[in-house]
Amino acid sequence: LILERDLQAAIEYGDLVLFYQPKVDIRTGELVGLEALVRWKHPKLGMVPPLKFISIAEETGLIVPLERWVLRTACLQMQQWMREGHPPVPVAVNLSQIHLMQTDIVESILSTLAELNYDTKLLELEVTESAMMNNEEQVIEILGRLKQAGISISLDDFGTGYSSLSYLQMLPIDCLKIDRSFIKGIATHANSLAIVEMILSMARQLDLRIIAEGIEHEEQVQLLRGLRCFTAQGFYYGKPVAAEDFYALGFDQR
Ligand code: G
Ligand code: G
Ligand code: NA
Ligand code: MN
Repeated sequence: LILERDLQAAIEYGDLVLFYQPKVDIRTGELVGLEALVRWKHPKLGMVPPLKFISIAEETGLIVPLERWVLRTACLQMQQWMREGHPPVPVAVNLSQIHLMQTDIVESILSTLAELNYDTKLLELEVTESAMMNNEEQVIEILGRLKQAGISISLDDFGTGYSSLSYLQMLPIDCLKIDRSFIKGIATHANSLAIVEMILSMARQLDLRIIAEGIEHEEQVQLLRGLRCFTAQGFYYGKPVAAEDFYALGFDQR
């Protein structure tokens, strides 16, 4: 059982850790970005996955300090990698709806980046489709200001919510992340393939970038290539790993 006070202590005393998963150009195998994913190094329970504590964090409001820590830590890590000679690529962090709706969210993010002297072009925010469905006007305004500052915005788990085309068109977003539930069956289920094709054509109409999530097999890569979807993320290219293990995955060929 995870308790609020344990989570609070974990945030304060540095028991959280970020794992990183590559985003790859399937044509070249080149690294085009990374997603930061939080874990809790629990003294008794071991490595606790986010599914076990994000909802508690959201219910208690601890998601705000948690994700502030995630943002700062991910940016510092990217700066560290660049100092070590690794290529500058955007790092993505997930933004919960609760955090997104904080009145000072834009100032909070921009002041953190300014304080770190971090290039806004190297930050991507992943917001789920469902998080964008409420308070539509406010979401459009917030994301617009972040995008204006140079930060890119991705619509996470795309296809699992119910965004209407007209709403999508109004959202200041850069990229759709096709949910892995559709990619899972792309090589075996005609319905999944049809949905992915539809999402791709929609993204092209709206001039959005696209990334396929949850790639696990070569077959899926070949299919996506055929559909001219060239950016992917998934266990096939690399599971989320600790920062110190990331470049051991082999993403250094430049
Ligand atoms: O890494 P893993 O597959 O266990 O992540 C499970 C879920 O936790 C994913 O949906 C992922 O988006 C979410 N998650 C990971 N880190 C964060 C975070 O910092 N904030 C939020 N809101 N969700 C996160
Ligand atoms: O919801 P979000 O897209 O942020 O979730 C990211 C999570 O998805 C990561 O925590 C990661 O563990 C998981 N994930 C990433 N790639 C794959 C994959 O190829 N297969 C499966 N089953 N999960 C994946
Ligand atoms: Na995500
Ligand atoms: Mn996702």
